[in-house]
Amino acid sequence: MQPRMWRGVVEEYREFLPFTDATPVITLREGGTPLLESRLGAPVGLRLLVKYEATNPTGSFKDRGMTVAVSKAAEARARGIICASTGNTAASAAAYAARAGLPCALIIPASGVALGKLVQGIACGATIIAVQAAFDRALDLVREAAPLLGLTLVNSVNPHRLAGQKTAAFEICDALGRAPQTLAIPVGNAGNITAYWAGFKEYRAAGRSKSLPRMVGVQAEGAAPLVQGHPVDEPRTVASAIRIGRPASWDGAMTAVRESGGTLLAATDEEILAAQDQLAREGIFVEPASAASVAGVLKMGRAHQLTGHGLKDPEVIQARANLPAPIPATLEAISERLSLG
Ligand code: AN7
Repeated sequence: MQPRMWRGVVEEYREFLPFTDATPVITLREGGTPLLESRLGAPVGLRLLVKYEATNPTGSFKDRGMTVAVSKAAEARARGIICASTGNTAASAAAYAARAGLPCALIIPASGVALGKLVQGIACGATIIAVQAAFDRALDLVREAAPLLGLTLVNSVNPHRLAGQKTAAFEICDALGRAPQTLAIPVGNAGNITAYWAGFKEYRAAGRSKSLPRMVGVQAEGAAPLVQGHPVDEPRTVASAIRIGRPASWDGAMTAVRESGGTLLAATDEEILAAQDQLAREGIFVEPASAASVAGVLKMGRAHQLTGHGLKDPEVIQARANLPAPIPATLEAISERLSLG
């Protein structure tokens, strides 16, 4: 048998990406994530598949775009990279910068980045700067700071990020042999929904899939500028990853929804946490932002996409868990606790 190892999204989809022989490939062999069947679809008459992006190297979909952005930064001999982040972009940037041997600066909101994401940046040696502001202001700052500091900006306003993130749409089409009927996706800064839609269109144009999905963007109710049609000054939601009031790819999201005949909707924090809980009860552990897409699907009665691992945001679960007191380390005590004896 021919040995076969997943090569990462750049080598798997090189013809769709801006790579030449002169571009170094900075990769952690991201992508190749599974589509998991969820039981939650049945009650609403749907076949619900979850694109489980948590199995990426840093635990979220951001790695797909980061491999391309950091490879291009290395090709351009960048001095280093910088980003603003609600957490997952930061974790991914730190890992790929470390892979490339480049310095990395992470500008994060002082409150609101989940611990599971922050530790990755620390571990990979990034310089972390917390600012007394929310994400939107942090993004404004890095857009200004990057050229002044001679650093490459790796937020999704960098087109290479979106180029890489398109590969998730390619993988879904490859796995199904066609595009799904509907793709529901959480929306924060709106880079991912923009990238997916570009990916589906590009794959169809290349003759690799025959149809296009309906794109459903789901925001958290307290951070739903696209649903409301205007920026939100103080976005509030338990889903810290999508606590964003002024999405940079606003137009991209609106185009995806309009061209695909899709829709935008908002899920409440209660609906988001309920969806997170229901998914975890079938072994699919995701963070609240990811669960927002399922909350939207269940709300709407329709198929689908998850973006970040549940381990990223342990506080959310911890807050709801009352761990019972420790018991003696005996078989009897365990049997009793489990009511088996
Ligand atoms: C798990 O990491 O914005 O609409 O700075 O972490 O493309 O922004 C994260 C966003 C969905 C929304 N799900 O994607 C960041 C950041 C998870 C996320 C989104 C994010 P976009």
